[in-house]
Amino acid sequence: MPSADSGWNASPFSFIKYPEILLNELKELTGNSQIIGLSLMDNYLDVGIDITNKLKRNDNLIIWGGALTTLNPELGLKYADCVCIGDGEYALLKLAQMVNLKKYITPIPNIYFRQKDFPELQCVDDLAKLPPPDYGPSEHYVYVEAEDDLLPLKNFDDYQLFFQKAPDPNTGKLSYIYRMETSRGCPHNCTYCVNNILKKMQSPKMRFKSIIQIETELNLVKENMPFVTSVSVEDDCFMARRDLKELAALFKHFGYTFRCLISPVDFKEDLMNELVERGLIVCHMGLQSAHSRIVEMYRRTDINRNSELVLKYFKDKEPQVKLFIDILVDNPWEKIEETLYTLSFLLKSMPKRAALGINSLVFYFGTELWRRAKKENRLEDNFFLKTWHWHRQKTIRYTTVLFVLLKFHFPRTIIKILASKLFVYIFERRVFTSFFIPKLLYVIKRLQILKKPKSLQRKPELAPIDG
Ligand code: B12
Ligand code: SF4
Repeated sequence: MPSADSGWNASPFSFIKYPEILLNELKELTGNSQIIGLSLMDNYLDVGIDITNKLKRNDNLIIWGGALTTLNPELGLKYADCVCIGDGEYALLKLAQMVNLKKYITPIPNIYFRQKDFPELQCVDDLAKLPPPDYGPSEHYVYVEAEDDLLPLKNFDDYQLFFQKAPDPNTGKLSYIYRMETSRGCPHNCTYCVNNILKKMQSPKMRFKSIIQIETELNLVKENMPFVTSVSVEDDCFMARRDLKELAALFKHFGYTFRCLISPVDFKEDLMNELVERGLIVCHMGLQSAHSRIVEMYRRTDINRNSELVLKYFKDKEPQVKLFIDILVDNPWEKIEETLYTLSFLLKSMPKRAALGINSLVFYFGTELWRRAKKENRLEDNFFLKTWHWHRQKTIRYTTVLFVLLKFHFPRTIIKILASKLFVYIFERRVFTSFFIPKLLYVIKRLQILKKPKSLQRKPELAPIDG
């Protein structure tokens, strides 16, 4: 992923190209590998193709997996020898066993080979049987942008350089964040979301890791990575866990604060109080829109039900928790008045300390909104939106800029004036949204990068690959 000070970040688009030096080093590193696996999201398609072209030999097998192939296996099969659909743990193990016994190309659940039948799909029913994630460090490498080099991790301390760091909203002290999954799936079914497909391809039910298993993983983190101070739970719907309080107590027992995502419908004041007491410091809430027609289009009418309660809780009680409110922009069916409705809702209700997460609506292959856009010939509208990052898009709406001002805590009275009909009428014109606003942003981003003191740029001292 490009870092904040990367030249890529200044790009108005999301083309990501790995440097030739990295591709050459990968080729050298995988010279003897019989199987090469790539994990890809949609925005890495071009990178996946480049790596595959570079590493493909007659005697190796290149397999792609991840969100891209689960959603669109046929696309992956154009480039890879085979793709993994859905959960990969057992599938990859079976593939490795077969390659080892030199008798591959027999059907393996979840693995789709070129010119073979669509495979039987199986999910990992019991996540508790999975071992903890493998952090090496032996045989683990990382591409270091500042060095333009692929370097091996020497020991667990090296992870300190690459784990996300963010100030603790209570103490201001920098926390080192360990990302983890405690469940897979989501009970909801929003029309733009990948869970539409995952429910069919993986499992219609949510699956949970056991508390004991999570404890084992955290014991390893404590032992090997003592610098970690906070856990980020990446689950799509953390609140769906029945043993939520127990898990939060476990984080506290390890001395970790934690972050998680919630859906407004799951909000209960008592529960929230208990989570805060047990170390919740950052809470992401998906709102996406406040306008009833758009909320319905996203199938979030029920999910958004308690959003006002959540906002009121954070406004009145001011708990020591940072609330992030996620919204979607760049919806081609959304009228300007509907976007402005969400803006005015937030201007009124968003707590002062809260932050706004602004994401572009992307049509991920196969989702309900993708199908609708395809039917109406509107895929092109968001064709270039390979990333949620609103600031990497070709067109940047004036209304998005207004959300950005809110995000950066610009005085709300001024935002209200800027949201008046006259300003919107002038600045929503194509010449602004497709030219001046993106260009201005590009200049701001470049200045930010140039302004960054050299000392802040990451220069990790890892061993070179052959040293
Ligand atoms: C955690 C997470 C993140 C984290 C960490 C990402 C990371 N690289 O590890 C963060 C916050 C950084 C992140 C960022 C982004 N994310 Co994200 N993320 C997720 C999330 C919530 C969980 C992914 C996860 O770790 N799951 C747990 C693991 C075990 O499951 P898994 O990844 O699906 O992998 C399994 C199978 O797919 C398969 N598999 C995966 N890879 C491979 C490879 C091989 C060879 C094989 C055989 C099998 C295999 O086996 C695995 C185990 O069963 C998913 C949502 C979801 N429900 O999946 C979105 C998701 C993957 N993210 C998404 C996106 C778009 C992004 C961003 C591009 C958003 C942006 N800002 O623009 C960035 C890009 C990050 C990057 N690396 O460049 C989309 C991808 C959609 C798509 N069609 O590609 C998803 C699906 C969210 C969504 N609702 O749409 N993300
Ligand atoms: S609540 Fe979030 S994760 Fe669940 S379906 Fe909706 S967008 Fe996807």
